[in-house]
Amino acid sequence: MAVNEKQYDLDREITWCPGCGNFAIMDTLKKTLAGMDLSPDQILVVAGIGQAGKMGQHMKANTFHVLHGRLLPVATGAGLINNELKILAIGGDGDGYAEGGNHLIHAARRNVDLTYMVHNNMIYGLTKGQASPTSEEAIKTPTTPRGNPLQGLNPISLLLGLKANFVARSFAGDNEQLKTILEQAIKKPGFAFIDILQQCPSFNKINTFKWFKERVYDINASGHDSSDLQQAFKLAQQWGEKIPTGIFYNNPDPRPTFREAVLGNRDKPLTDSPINPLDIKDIMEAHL
Ligand SMILES: Cc1ncc(C[n+]2csc(CCOP(=O)(O)OP(=O)(O)O)c2C)c(N)n1
Repeated sequence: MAVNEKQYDLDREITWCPGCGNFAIMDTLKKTLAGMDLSPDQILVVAGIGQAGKMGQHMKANTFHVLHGRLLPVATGAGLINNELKILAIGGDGDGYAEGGNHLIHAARRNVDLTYMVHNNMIYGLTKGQASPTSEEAIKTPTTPRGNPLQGLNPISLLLGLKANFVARSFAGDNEQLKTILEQAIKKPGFAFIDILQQCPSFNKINTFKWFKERVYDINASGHDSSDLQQAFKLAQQWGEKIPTGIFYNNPDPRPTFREAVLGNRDKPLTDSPINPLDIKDIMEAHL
C-alpha cells in the first residue's frame, strides 16, 4: 500500500508562530517522504534544540531530540548501528553553524550517510532573535544592539570547500524546488546538505519572506551543471540582490560513505550481527 503523507501527522499542538517557515518545510518533507514511499518507521529524525529542531516533535517518525549543536554526532552513531534507517538530521543555523560547526565539518568530511536540513532563518529563533553565524553584518539584534560587527558565514562555500558529497540551498517559499532537492538528497548515498532559507516573522524583520522571495532564483533551471565544482564556487559567492538556490554540487564520483569506510560492506544493522566478544579480560590482565 502506498504511503500517505498523513501517516506522518501527529495529533499534537504545534508551537511555531503563525507564518513561520517551518510549517512549509515540514509539509514539504512529509509530502516528499510519502512520494518516495518511505513510511515513518523507516525514518529517523535526529533533531537539535531550536524551533527547527521541534520538527522532530511535530511529525510521526522515529525521533531523537538531542543537545543543542550535537545532532550530527548522534546521527552518525545511529547510522553506523542501523543502516536500514533513512536518517534526517534537522536543526537551525545556530545549532548547525555555531555550536555544531565542528561536527558539520567532520560529518561532511566523513561522508556520513544522511540528509542534513539546516533551517536557516539567519538568527536564533527559539531564544528570541539573537545573532547567529549567518546573521548579516550590521543587523541589530538583542546581542548586537549597535549592529552586528561580524561578517556572516557562507555555509555553501564552506561545504563546497570541503568537497561535500551533495550541497544545495533552497527556500521555504519554494515547495516544488525543496521537494525536488530533498528527493535527490535522500536518494543519494552519503552526506547530503541542504541550507533552507526560512523566514522568521517574529524575530527577523530584515530577511523576511518577501525579502527572500524577491531575490532567490534557481541555478539548475538557469543551466548550472551540478557536477561542476568550480562553477558552484563562483555561484556560491553571490548574495544580495540575487540569491542562488538549487543543487550547487552533486559529486559525480562519490567517495565511500563513513559506514562503508569503517565497517566495510557489512550490509546488516550491527544489532543483527553475530556477537564476537573480544576477550577483554585477557587484554586487561596482559597490561596490568
Ligand atoms: C548547549 C546549549 N547552548 C545554548 C543553548 C540555548 N539555545 C537554545 S536554542 C538556541 C539557538 C536557536 O537557534 P537556531 O539553532 O538557529 O534554531 P531556530 O530556533 O532559529 O530554529 C540556543 C542558543 C542550549 N539550549 N544549549
